[in-house]
Amino acid sequence: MTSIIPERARQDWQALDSSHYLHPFTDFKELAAKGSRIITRAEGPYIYDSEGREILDGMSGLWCVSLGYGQDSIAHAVHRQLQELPYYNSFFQCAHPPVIELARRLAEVTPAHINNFFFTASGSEANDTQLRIVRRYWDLLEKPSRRYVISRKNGYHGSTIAGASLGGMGFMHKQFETLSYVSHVDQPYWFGEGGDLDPEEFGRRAAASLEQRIGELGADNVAAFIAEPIQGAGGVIVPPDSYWPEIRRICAEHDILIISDEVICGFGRLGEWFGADYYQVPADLMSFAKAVTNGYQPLGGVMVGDRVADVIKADGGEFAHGYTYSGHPAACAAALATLDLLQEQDIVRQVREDKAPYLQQRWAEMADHPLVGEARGAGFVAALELVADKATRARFDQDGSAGALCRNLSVECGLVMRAVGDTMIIAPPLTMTMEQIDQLMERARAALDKTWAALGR
Ligand code: PXG
Repeated sequence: MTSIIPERARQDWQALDSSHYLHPFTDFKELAAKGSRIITRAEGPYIYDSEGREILDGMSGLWCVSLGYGQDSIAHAVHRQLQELPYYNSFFQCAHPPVIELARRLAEVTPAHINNFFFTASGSEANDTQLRIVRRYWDLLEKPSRRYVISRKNGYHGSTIAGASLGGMGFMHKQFETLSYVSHVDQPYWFGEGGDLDPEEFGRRAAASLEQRIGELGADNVAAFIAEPIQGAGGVIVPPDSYWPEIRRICAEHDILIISDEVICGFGRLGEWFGADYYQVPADLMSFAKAVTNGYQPLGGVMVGDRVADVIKADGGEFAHGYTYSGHPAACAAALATLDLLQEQDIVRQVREDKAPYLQQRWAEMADHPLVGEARGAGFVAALELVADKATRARFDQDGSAGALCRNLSVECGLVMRAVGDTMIIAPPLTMTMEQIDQLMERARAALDKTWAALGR
């Protein structure tokens, strides 16, 4: 099977693309001038573009194709489900087998205190649902003043109004009005913001900014704290070990719900089923999406811990929330087939015991490169900080230009590596072989060398 599209046809696709298709998070004018890269085929951890280039997908699509491409069992499960029952909703007291089965199967892999699941079609909708659930919870407990949800600067929780308000992305906040009851505290980004502090001390200070904000708002006005176990889109920010235990203590002391946004960290990415398992955070609620279907179908949702489920399932009446595609049968079938693969092939354990230690060891070697100020990671996510001066951690002049350059050169070297400013990040498929991990390292290093040369160093 070829991925190649002849030159003329490719140009036609690119022209049509810029005439009619509004891409997400894109400068439309810039893209129209340049023309998009058209991806036509994918297999295992590789994608192939219309020029026939093989590119190792170091980002698992958009952090979602965690088991790689070409997983026929998922495709077949979706096909079978579409033939049998392509759609039915679970409004008006209906249900169907795949959604019931999926809820049961998720209860097997989530922490013991999480046994109820609300389904959506995306991570953004999952986080909208979080806001609705925590509000409902505190209202039913007759504590309606608990309205504020605290999140973090440079967190990412989606792009609906609620998701983007919860997120702490300044460049997004400039383009809409954020929700008034969301408040942002510091992120535990030691390399970027830790200065001379030792990382553990910095981690405690970042956590203390939550405690301080709770004090300012009044604990009786705070409903929940939401965070990603490791920030993904913000640049694979791995918190110092001191951070999560402090957050856990603070939330317990002030009786504040913890929402763990597992959209990236969930389903084995860190070598545990969930990021909350990895950091031993007793999350009351978890958001999920992406890898739950290996990216084969849009599905997300909220995993509801017993503390909250017991309240909203008791006598309070109707929970007035839901989506047409909540529990879509084909998406649930894709998730069930994905869970089958994860469990039958024992993928989470393999990541924890073999593959992630190897990936992280090889990635850490990159720290010797003259461009790299820090190499960090956990499980199957990792980051490199590009710096002009290793000793002072000084960035290049125009923040983001070195990163963008390295990202483009990385594709030339046959690797999708993403740039967040001058932070290069990867989240490759968990199913990569050791040889493919070696190949990723070779290509990443080649990209660094080319970037170094292009910067005239
Ligand atoms: N939470 C987290 C932690 C995410 O990473 C969402 C929620 C929203 O999910 P949906 O399915 O609504 O997109 C995300 C999504 C990037 C990038 O550039 C990351 C995401 C989405 C798009 C781009 O890294 N994460």
